[in-house]
Amino acid sequence: MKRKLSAGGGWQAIAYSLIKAREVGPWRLWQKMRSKNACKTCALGMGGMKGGMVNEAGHFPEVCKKSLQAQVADMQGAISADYFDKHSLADLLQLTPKEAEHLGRLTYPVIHTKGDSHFRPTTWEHALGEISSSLKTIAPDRAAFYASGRSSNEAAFLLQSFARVYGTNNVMNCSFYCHQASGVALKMVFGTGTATIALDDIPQSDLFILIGANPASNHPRLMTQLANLKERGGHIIVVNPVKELGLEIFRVPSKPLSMLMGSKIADLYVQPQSGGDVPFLVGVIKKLIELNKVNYDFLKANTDGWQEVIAQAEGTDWQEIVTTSGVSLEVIEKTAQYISGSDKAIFAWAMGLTHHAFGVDNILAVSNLALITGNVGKVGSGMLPIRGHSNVQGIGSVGVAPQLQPQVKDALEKLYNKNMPESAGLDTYHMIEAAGDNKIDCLFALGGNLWGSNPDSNWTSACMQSIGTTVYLSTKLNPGHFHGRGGTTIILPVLARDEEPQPSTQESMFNFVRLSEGGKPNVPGFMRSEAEVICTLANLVLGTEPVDWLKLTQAKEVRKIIAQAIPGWEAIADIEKKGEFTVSGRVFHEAKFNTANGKAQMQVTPIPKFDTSALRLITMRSEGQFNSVVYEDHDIYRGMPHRHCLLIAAEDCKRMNLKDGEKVRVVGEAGSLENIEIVYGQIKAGTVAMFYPESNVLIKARIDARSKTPSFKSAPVTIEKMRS
Ligand SMILES: Nc1nc2c(c(=O)[nH]1)N[C@H]1C(S)=C(S)[C@@H](COP(=O)(O)OP(=O)(O)OC[C@H]3O[C@@H](n4cnc5c(=O)[nH]c(N)nc54)[C@H](O)[C@@H]3O)O[C@H]1N2
Ligand SMILES: Nc1nc2c(c(=O)[nH]1)N[C@H]1C(S)=C(S)[C@@H](COP(=O)(O)OP(=O)(O)OC[C@H]3O[C@@H](n4cnc5c(=O)[nH]c(N)nc54)[C@H](O)[C@@H]3O)O[C@H]1N2
Ligand SMILES: [Mo]
Repeated sequence: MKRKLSAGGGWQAIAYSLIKAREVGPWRLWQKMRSKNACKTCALGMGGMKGGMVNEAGHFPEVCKKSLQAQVADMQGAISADYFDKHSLADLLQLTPKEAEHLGRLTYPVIHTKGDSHFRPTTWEHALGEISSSLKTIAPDRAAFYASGRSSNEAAFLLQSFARVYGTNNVMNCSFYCHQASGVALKMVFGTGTATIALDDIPQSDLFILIGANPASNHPRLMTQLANLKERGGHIIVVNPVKELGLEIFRVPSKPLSMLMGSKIADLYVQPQSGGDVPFLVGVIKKLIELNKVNYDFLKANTDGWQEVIAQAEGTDWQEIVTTSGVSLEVIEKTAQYISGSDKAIFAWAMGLTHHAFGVDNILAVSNLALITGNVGKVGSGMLPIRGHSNVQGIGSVGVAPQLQPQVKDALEKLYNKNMPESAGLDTYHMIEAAGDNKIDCLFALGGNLWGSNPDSNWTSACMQSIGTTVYLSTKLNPGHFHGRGGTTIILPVLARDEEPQPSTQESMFNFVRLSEGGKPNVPGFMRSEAEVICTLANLVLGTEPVDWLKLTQAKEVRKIIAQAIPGWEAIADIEKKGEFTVSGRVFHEAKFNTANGKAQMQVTPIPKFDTSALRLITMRSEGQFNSVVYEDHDIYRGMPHRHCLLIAAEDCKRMNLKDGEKVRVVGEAGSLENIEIVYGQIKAGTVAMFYPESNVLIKARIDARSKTPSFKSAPVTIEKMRS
């Protein structure tokens, strides 16, 4: 086993941070980190009006290795003026994610036309002219607008408004590949699609159930909250097929004792099969029924559908629960005991639950467990989807989704005296599929790496290369810009949020809206603000009557419209004067929900079926990456020395006669990868794990019908020996 460390976090995170600081100058980095801008990495959120490295509860210092990584990357020098002359498209197609990221900042627009050997620099005027003539010559539903989760609420609102006035509902964001299942399920049950708790609730809880998430790497600041919970005598249950080192023991940098000894995190570490959560959760419910620990008073007063949920658990036999979940009866009973012994439990999860063809069922099952113990709708307990990108939640809130909120629709119809589109609009995956069917002529992507995020990379390349004109707004380069090119491809250089000329806003996973002050560009160049790019293009495509979009480059004006149009967002109009705020109507400290009758609507969750002859592949993030952006090749926590490894249980290897360090071929439903190194690890036998985005070449999309999210976890694979 190559696991060399004794705990997550700690000195190695600090040492890494010091090395990063040296790259750009410690003082320069400190000033940037302390500037009043929302952190660029995860949606736990920090920074904003209260200052950099401050969380919404006002606590300082809040920092993590990831926030430094992202900041340093944006402070890199510029890609040289002759880079694209010297490197052909063929060269660019060879770039790894890490190499692309480390080329530096893109500071000038570039363009490529099918058949050309090279991308070449161009002017903004030419680039925007090309995009507008493409949009003007096609039927609006042949265009698509995508947003990743780093842009501001203002830019996102402009993007979706422009798309609707232009005439399409093909408006989508990375959430379809992320927490959409959480949004769908929470809306079904509670009538609102986000966390039911605020950050302040965590310090009041006594049990934290962390399912399918690895915050030690992906939301490191949550680890401080978990260590605090343990110090108060609370308990933590982790449910994860992979024994994540940092979820067992974590050294919290701001706690001297924790740095020295390490904080024990999980009291109980449950290892189901990937995809085994529904039967596990149904099993815990069944056990609670047996132990007579169901809160029937709560269910009768505050929920509908509980009888069916109870009947399902009673009617599923233990044998089925244990074999399909991979969890023993004993562990199920222990879990039930922790939950029934708690007064205030928080149920938190991330991609381990959403990335399945039954992602919505997974979250419905968590909701059922929370409700039958009366753990939603009171202080210190509730539901917490651990969100991804720093503003992914805000981008969804302000309407970057196929369906337009009625209020926004009304506002735009009045403004333009024209009906807004009625079509269903495409979700992200079906947009890629439509592109493959030659139904998309123009793709406009506000950040992100749509190509790298998709399952079945070779198929995705073919689909995306069928698009007529593809536009990326980006701070840096990534392989998706080249593999995901269209007939004409334009990459436009933009400013990061802390370089914006005006303040902008972002929403955290606790529904807290922050104000980022902006700042000066890190490098000289021709980068523009995202909002300015969208408004300039809107004027070119739609004209300046009845709306001069350039007036909307005033972020304040956009905030005024958002305040009127988006429910719960009234306070954004005065955010500069009155301060940051929590979106209203989402946090439930009473068991009165946003559903028609105010009761939670519980739903039965069928046990998923699996082909038991294949291994189940988890595609996950390493300790040193942010989504498709790779900063470090190795994963120190899991003992994976480079990106091309397969984490597998020794038990499985024995059965297949595979040795630690051996190179194998991994065969998925969409493709195969050769020379993958076997790494023995603490992972549930039957489940294996690799890093995303490289592993996307293996995965054939199985799409959750309700969330439209591909099953990036529990994908069937087999392993073949390589002939030497
Ligand atoms: N540093 C860093 N921070 C990030 C990101 C990043 O890439 N790097 N990405 C951001 C984004 S957009 C997101 S969405 C989040 C992602 O945050 P996470 O959801 O934590 O990320 P993943 O690596 O996808 O893996 C989730 C965990 O789920 C487990 N898992 C896999 N399958 C199953 C299953 O079937 N059941 C259970 N119970 N567990 C399972 C895996 O073993 C892994 O520990 O992080 C955000 N923050
Ligand atoms: N197999 C597999 N696939 C997955 C996942 C998985 O776990 N497994 N995870 C899924 C998840 S949860 C998500 S969220 C998606 C991620 O999908 P995306 O959000 O589309 O992808 P990212 O990799 O986060 O995008 C990174 C790129 O964004 C650009 N960028 C960075 N900062 C800025 C900025 O400030 N402004 C602008 N305009 N551009 C910027 C840079 O070009 C950078 O390379 O991937 C999904 N795909
Ligand atoms: Mo995500």
